Amino acid sequence: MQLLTQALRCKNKGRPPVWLMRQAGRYMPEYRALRAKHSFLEMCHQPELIAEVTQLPIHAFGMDAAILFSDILVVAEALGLKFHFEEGVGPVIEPHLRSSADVDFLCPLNVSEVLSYVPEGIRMVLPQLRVPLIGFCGAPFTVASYLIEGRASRDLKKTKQWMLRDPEGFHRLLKLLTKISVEYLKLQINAGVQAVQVFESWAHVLAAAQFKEFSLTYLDMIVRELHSTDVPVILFCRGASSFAPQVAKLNPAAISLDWSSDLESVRAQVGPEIALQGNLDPDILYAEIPTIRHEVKRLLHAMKNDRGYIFNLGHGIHPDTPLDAVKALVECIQNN
Ligand code: 1CP
Repeated sequence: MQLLTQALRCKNKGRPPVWLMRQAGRYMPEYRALRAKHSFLEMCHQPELIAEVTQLPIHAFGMDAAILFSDILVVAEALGLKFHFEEGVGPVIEPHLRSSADVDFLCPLNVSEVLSYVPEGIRMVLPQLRVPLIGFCGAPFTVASYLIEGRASRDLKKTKQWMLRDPEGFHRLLKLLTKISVEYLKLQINAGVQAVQVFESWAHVLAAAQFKEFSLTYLDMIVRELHSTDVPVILFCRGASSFAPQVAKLNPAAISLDWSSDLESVRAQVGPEIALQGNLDPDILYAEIPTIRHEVKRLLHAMKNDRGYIFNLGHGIHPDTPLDAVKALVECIQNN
């Protein structure tokens, strides 16, 4: 059995598995070469390119798991909205949602038809992979924030204004996104992914009570809906490490933590049954190689003999991360 699969069940007696959030992306020259020829959307839409990019980091660095190349925003297409990537701006959604009246006018489409390129990509890459494949989606609050802001935003002001002024309409949007996300994850699971991760990348803008009401409620629904599939669910709530005990109550297979938490303390809080993933500060990959090795070993030492530990970064790898740093990190874990 593979290391990731074992660790997700808290049964890994070997070294911890390692993979990196955003490992299939811009820091790799092979990715940039493909992007010079195709738009980001083309890359998300073409099963051959999904399969190729998913494998790039495995071939280059030998991580113990692959994450599907796609984006959390492809689900916008299942709502009849358009999304594209603008150089220097990031993802752009058109038209963006302005109020709950817009939610009532959305015409949700058939997820398995509109997003069929994703399971096609999964089926294409699986026979070529010797490590488990992780599928993913964005959490409803995080996806809602992109649909409302229309593009990357620093403070999610429009989203929070809507949430606070019209909580009922906001819940309607979150419910709709939860339904679509569950269908979308099941589509990936049916195509063969061995685990799924849900990214609540904007949890840090929510106050504790808001996190409970607008994030946890829907993460709970997703975990429950996927329970019968037996595929492990990893929950990542950026900036919400202090809520790890509440997240643990949802009973996901694993919690992915950002670098603000101390993994040993979280382990003591959540007990031995939930796998923990993380949590190296991605900026450490800018340091000299000996410093990187030192920091990696520190984490390995803290989680020594933990059967449910998965090495990862506390958030996505930066696009300007040196390749030698990634190589040193993976080697340090695999040869320790
Ligand atoms: O080529 C390019 O310039 C596009 C860059 C790019 C890439 C490589 C984007 C646009 N998305 C991706 C791939 C991607 N996105 C993956 C692939 C698998 C992997 O390697 O991990 C995944 C899992 C995502 C998930 C994603 N997209 C998240 C959640 C994870 C996180 O980092 O918090 C979010 C918030 C997005 C939105 C998004 N898409 C792209 C960008 C640059 C962003 C962030 C925009 C912002 O800053 O708000």
